[in-house]
Amino acid sequence: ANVHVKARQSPYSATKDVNRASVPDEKVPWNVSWPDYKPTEYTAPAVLKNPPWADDSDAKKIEHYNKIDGKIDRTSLEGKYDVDKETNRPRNPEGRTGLSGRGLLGRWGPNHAGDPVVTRWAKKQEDGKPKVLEIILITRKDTGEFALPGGMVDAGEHVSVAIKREFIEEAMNSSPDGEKHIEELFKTAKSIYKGYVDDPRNTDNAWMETEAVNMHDETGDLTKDLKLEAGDDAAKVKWIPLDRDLKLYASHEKIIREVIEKRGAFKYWKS
Ligand code: RP5
Ligand code: MG
Ligand code: MG
Repeated sequence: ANVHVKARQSPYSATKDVNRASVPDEKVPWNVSWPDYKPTEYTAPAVLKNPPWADDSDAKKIEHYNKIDGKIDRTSLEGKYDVDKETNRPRNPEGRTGLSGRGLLGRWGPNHAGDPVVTRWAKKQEDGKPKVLEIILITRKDTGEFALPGGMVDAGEHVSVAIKREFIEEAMNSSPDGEKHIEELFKTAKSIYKGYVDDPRNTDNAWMETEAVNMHDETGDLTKDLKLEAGDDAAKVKWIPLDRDLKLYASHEKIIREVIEKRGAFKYWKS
């Protein structure tokens, strides 16, 4: 089945001792009855301090779930989500995670992100084989895994703006000056995935969703002089050929596989 996996990992992201209640595969769906289910309650101190990117600690103060709430988009890309009548806490549409509260996430319910998938054809290609794609990936500071250089959509921001902004922050260290082809590169944008992300920060009441967009440089001219420099949550940034198995953050492998299929590129996986 397609149950979330990273959203059930312990210890919880960025903690050493916050352990999720263990949730077996078959008990992930909310419609499987589990009267004794006791998720670990956890919301990170940074979230409880009420920064502008986070909601009130009291979920009962949220009035507009499943709606655009002022500048905050509380709609889910997965359709209408349930809200618990007693606590007014939203329910993760993919099921139980073993942790209640918001963990590291600011919003009750969906937390929206955008992911840039920037690709071109690798220089070296083997005759008679599908062509290998190269992709810009960062190494995340938090987990050390390869990841798309994506990030959270700010309140009131369009996702396409967030995708470009995050790309410039994380893959260009916020210095797009002198980069002539960025605009043209982003004109090639094609949406490839919209929905839930199996992010390790997810909880029963707060979860990541993303729209991933592919910018593809067919000739290689647009990215020839592109200077990559890691910034923000990126420790490193590089062009990586997609001819090998990579340990990728959250659901990013699924997104990249989608792009490989769409472009008819070489597939590094067996099945
Ligand atoms: C993932 O977390 C999304 O796919 C996106 O890449 C990322 C956004 O969070 P930060 O990079 O801002 O931590 O779920
Ligand atoms: Mg960022
Ligand atoms: Mg990021």
